[in-house]
Amino acid sequence: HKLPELPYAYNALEPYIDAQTMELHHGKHHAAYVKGLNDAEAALAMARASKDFGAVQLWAKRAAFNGGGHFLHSLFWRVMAPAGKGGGGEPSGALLEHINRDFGSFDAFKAHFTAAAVGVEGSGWGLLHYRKEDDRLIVLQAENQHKLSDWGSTPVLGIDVWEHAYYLKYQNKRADYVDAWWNVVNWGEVQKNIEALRG
Ligand code: MN3
Repeated sequence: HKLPELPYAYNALEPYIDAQTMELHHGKHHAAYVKGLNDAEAALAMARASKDFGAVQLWAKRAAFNGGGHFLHSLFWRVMAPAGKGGGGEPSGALLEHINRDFGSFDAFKAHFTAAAVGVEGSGWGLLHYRKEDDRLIVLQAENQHKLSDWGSTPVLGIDVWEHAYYLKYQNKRADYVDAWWNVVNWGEVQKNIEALRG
């Protein structure tokens, strides 16, 4: 696994997300999850080779935590874009219709998603998932990178609400960060994620 490049500069999401936070978040935090996932998979390969599965629970846990972190951060960078240059505003077309059908209105969806993101207990994520089985969009939370996961659906939009995602600029005011984040959501990318899952 490799750290993906950001699709924009570290300062591109200013003033909503500051460059220093982006640089640390991508270059240190996400990079650590990539390393953690590679280390866990290497350890599991060694366990298979040596037939010593004494630490399988430890490495499975680390693979889930770091794998969740790698997956969600890779999504997070892509579903953001500079405000006014692909980021912000409201969804349109098929995505707006889908949101209206499943949540009643964009405002109702936004209120639900905001409450989920702000209300995550401790470190985690606010997430919008697409569930192919019944073609529905659903709002979920994840604790850490992987707990509370739903197995039948896939994240198509997510906001990281770990303190490392906002503390330098917003300190303890997570709700202010979530409010600001809506200005950089890349709705076109969210629609593409749904289309890819629909096949
Ligand atoms: Mn993070």
